[in-house]
Amino acid sequence: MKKALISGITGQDGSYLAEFLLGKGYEVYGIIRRSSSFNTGRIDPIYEDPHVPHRRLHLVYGDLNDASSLNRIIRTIQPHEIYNLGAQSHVRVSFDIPEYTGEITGLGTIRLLEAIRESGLKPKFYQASSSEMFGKVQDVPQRETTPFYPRSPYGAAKVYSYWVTVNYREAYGLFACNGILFNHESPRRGETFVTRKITKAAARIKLGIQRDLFLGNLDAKRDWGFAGDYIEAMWMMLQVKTADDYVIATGETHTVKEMLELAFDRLQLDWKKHVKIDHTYFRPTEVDLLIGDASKAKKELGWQPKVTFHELIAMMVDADLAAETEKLDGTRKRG
Ligand code: NAP
Ligand code: F7E
Repeated sequence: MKKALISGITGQDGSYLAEFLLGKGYEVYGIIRRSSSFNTGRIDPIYEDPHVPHRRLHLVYGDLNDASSLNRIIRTIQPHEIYNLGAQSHVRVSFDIPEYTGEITGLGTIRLLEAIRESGLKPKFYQASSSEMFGKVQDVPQRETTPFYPRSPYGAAKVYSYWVTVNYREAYGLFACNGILFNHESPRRGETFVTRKITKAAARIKLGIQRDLFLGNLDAKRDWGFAGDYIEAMWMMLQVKTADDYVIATGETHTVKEMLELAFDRLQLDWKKHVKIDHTYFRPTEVDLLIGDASKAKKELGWQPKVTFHELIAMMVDADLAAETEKLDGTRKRG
């Protein structure tokens, strides 16, 4: 049976990828961090779903900041595939904790690569690279050959991780791939990223439990896809004959304002009555426009996004409305 190891299994992508790999018959190992409160909310349903083979899911304690834990995990599990999804992944926050972001999002990757090298094993390796590496874009649309120009400590740390992944492929013959993924969202998206912040607020405003929504720059443009489609591309990259780097994107771009309008429209709300601009959410340097060209992945991997932008936002709004309604009903029953 194939064994996959996922760093960042408790995050949005890690939870979708774990489900996907379990469905393909893998034995899945996930690295989790010690936390003072539960942080496994996204993967708990795997244990609760009677149709999901949860006995093939194993969680092990470790940290991208702790090389000895990574060495031990790789030596004892001996995975066939490793997906490095763990990161301090918030761009705005990376300006507040730049050193920590470099430590985890940048150096964490080389710790994992070194643990692989020292083990003498040859697992296939996936690195979660990001469209944030393109930053101040040098090409429209952005593709694999577009030069990087990161605009945040997060983007710069991802550029470092991108290049060490390429270097370990070239220096040691490791099957190592970079998936350069553009923004991807879902009902499991972290609540401080803009799409989820908006869909959750729209649901709460509709239910009368929130009045205002404080946002930053509404003019930024992003190429937003569905996380469930994007994790499939990660797996596909590790199934081809030769390791390579691929852009994964929809090829469509929308402003934050368009996304906001769509989400509020779905609940018959006028966003202008609720949204207030708060400068604390602006970044010292912004990424103004992202739009990706995924034609290489389409041609070589046979990958295609399935969920459209409109379907994605509808899915997120509906999920947040259902979740907030359930919470409200629970509060009323208890009260
Ligand atoms: P996410 O929801 O923020 O999840 C990040 C994961 O990393 C969590 O499981 C988190 O664990 C873990 N983590 C954080 N610090 C760690 C550490 N020191 N050691 C080990 N694990 C640590 O991110 P995501 O949206 O799923 O994204 C997955 C990966 O793809 C990230 O590397 C992200 O930078 C990258 N990426 C994301 C997008 C996107 O649009 N979503 C696009 C391109 C690239 P806790 O639960 O304990 O915090
Ligand atoms: O911001 C603007 C903000 O935080 C999107 C990460 O997954 O994707 C993500 O990074 C845009 C930016 O995502 C608010 O200024 C306005 O222009 O949702 P976001 P991001 O920075 O694009 C990339 C590909 C990754 O790799 C990252 O890990 O929305 N914006 N007002 C706001 N953003 C936030 N978070 N909050 C606001 O209130």
